[in-house]
Amino acid sequence: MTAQSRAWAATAGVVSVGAALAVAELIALMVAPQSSPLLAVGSLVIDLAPPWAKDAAIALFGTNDKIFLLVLLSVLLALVAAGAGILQLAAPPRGVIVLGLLGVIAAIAVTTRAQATGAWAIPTVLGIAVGCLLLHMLIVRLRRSLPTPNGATASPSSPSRRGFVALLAGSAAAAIVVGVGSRLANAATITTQTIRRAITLPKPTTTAAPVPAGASLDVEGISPLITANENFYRIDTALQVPAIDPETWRLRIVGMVENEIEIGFDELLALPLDESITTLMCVSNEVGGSLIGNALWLGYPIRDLLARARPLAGADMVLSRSVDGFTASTPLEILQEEDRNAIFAVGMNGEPLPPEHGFPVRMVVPGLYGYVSATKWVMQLEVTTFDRASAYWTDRGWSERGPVKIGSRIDVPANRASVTAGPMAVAGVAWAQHTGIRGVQVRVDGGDWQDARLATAISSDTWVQWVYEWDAAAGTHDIEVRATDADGQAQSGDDVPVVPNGAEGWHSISVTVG
Ligand SMILES: Nc1nc2c(c(=O)[nH]1)N[C@H]1C(S)=C(S)[C@@H](COP(=O)(O)O)O[C@H]1N2
Ligand SMILES: [Mo]
Repeated sequence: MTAQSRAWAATAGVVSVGAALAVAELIALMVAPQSSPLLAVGSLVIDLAPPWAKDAAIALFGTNDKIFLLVLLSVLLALVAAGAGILQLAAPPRGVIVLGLLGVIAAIAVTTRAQATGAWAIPTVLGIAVGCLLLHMLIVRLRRSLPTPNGATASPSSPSRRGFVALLAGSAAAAIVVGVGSRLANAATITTQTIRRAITLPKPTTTAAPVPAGASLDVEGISPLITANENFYRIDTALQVPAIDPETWRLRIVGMVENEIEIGFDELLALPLDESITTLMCVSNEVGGSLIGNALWLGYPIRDLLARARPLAGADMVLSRSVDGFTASTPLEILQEEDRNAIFAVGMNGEPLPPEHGFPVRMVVPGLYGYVSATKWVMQLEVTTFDRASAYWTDRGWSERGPVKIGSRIDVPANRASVTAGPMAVAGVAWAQHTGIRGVQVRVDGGDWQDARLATAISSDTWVQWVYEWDAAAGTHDIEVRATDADGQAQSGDDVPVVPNGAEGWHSISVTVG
């Protein structure tokens, strides 16, 4: 083995490990930013380092001790990687085995971090798999370009040597772009999480009216009246959750206004904030679907900021824009209504908005589907007209306006459940945001509609629970539900698809009674 081929093999090892790290950082964006193997190994070293080593590092490098550690780790890793490359050339598959061992160490480091789950190993495992494959492919190509036993040498411009160099350079470039980009994005996400945890929301000036006694039915399996943040459905076009620093976040109201407005996060928090409970729903929710949730929001009325901006006559729409470019078109007059809790929300169920639900600020408008109202990571309101501007989903075939349609869902029993004969609860939720629900009815096997018992609604802006006491007889049965809103409008049973402005139809389940 010549010194030159050893140098190539060592480079192949370093590039392979670099590619492994890049893939791991990329996957960590999707799994959890803290599942990055480089950071996890670094943290493990910090935890395991004897006190004298920590003291020495701090004495030498002061507050740069963490950077020193990462540099040291990277140099060590590069040396091992170079060794693995040489080993793979000299005695395959030993180099690949060394990479595999590195992966095992990193996976242990990642999964033993505080709060880690088994899934945190995924970035490391996939990264190392790519690294091993790449090392194998590189060394095969390198070997083909080396002198053969009969003395024929592939020249530097031979096809096999070019194949090796092309793969080496290509994967090195890809690893740098993907790795650095993903690492920065992961770091930004971790920073946002730290900032978010440090925020204490102000007390509301107007608290939500207490939830009425009897709003929650005691039925096992029914949707909880308030949806916990971690169970709240998530719908957006963001490949990666935007990482926004509230310090630099600004909200601007522009367009057809007398007075353009700009406000920062601290200024927003200093305004009198209201609490309200509002049910949010996606236009893509199928009949019986789960893209609906009910939360306690804390926020500032949108109408009050709009009033300060003084919209010009002729304006009829507000185009809200998020930092990631998503837009929603909301009728101006709905946002200006005195009796509608259309808010810039900063809190969700008692904590700052979770990043995936719009941190630091999102809109919530009772009675409209999310796609025309609930802009997360909101940064701009443009007062305009429906003639002049259109929003993200309108440009893709959905209606420019999206009032929520009346709906109802059976939560228990589950579709296709097997239940025992006798009295049992059929129960679920019904909604007609900003109008309210007057009644819910259930029918079995196409028989007469029977009134279900309604729980006490929190308000017309929230869903309401219902229950029907059913005396189940043996056999297979179909159960359907329909709701009637406070204006007396009954839910239509026509099968209407979700496109372009929301599904219609009665939710129906089938159960087997034994
Ligand atoms: N920035 C941004 N905001 C958005 C969306 C989006 O894609 N990007 N989707 C909207 C849609 S379609 C819905 S239904 C709600 C969902 O809000 P959630 O994810 O908090 O439940 O957010 C709305 N706000
Ligand atoms: Mo949606």
